Amino acid sequence: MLRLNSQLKATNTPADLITLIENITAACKDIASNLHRGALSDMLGSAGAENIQGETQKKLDVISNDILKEYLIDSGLVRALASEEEDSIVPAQSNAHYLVTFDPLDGSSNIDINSMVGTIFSILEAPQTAEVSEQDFLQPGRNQVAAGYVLYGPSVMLVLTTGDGVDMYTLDQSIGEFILTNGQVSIEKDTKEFAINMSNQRFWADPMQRYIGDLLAGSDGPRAKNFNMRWVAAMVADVHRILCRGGLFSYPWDSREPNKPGKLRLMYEANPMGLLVEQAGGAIYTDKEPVLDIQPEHIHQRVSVILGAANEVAECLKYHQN
Ligand code: AFP
Repeated sequence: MLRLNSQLKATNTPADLITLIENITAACKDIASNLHRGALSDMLGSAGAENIQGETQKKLDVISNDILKEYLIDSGLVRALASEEEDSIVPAQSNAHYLVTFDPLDGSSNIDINSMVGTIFSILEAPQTAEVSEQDFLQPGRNQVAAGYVLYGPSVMLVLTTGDGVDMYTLDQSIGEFILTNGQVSIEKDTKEFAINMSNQRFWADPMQRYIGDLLAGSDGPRAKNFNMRWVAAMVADVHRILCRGGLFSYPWDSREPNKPGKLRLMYEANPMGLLVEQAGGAIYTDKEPVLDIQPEHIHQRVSVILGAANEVAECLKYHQN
């Protein structure tokens, strides 16, 4: 039985990074126990406010954000944090080495139907500037020193990379510890499964229309094989499925908000998931470039995403190149 702490020590993770990851996972255990109370608490439903993205916040979005903020600030290891639910960066310990970005509760529309949600996080080194600013966060995803998520499903799972492969841990509720249950996971290069919100089909650009059209044509179409489809409406759960049994996931640009490159957030969703996916042997692109190479322009930047099985992502990109 390998605990998170022992596994991180065994892979020579720096001591302060281990402590920071443990602070994040402690916050996630706290979030998990709030989620488990469900309708027994007064925590379901809307908080009656909008975040900076113009999305209605759920009470549990706000609670989870506050929990993570408190643990991260108390750790003394974080120079500043940026959250999907905060308008601007939150400065913390002035001489600390790390920056943390997070989506405290991804898939929050699932809360009220007792379905899967998760916390996504990314850790960057803090540049040694005189005063911390948003500019310090604007580093390409390849600079992440660690990234991961905690999935609140039938069991609570931590999926983590520190740049040396991807490990999955399951929370043993009886001892309150994350135990390594699946080491060094990898994504198969080929797949017969895709995840996309099909209800947006008529709003997609022509290349995505054609690509998905060919998948739907199945064995009668140019791909000559049948594809299955899944959509959880929580990226964290869709990516988890891909890390477990393969597949392709996309949230492409669409014409409902033509001036935005996509729906997903680069720094809170695409970059951390991108590092996990690449570390597991998969690929993650916008419709033209590797997500992890993007030079961010602001912390709430959005991006279109195609990720998962490397050969299938390449296939999808061919439609965009032609
Ligand atoms: P929240 O972080 O606001 O819960 O959004 C979740 C999400 O960005 C991502 O996790 C899903 O893939 C996507 O929304 C689902 O969106 P649709 O409801 O448009 O399918």
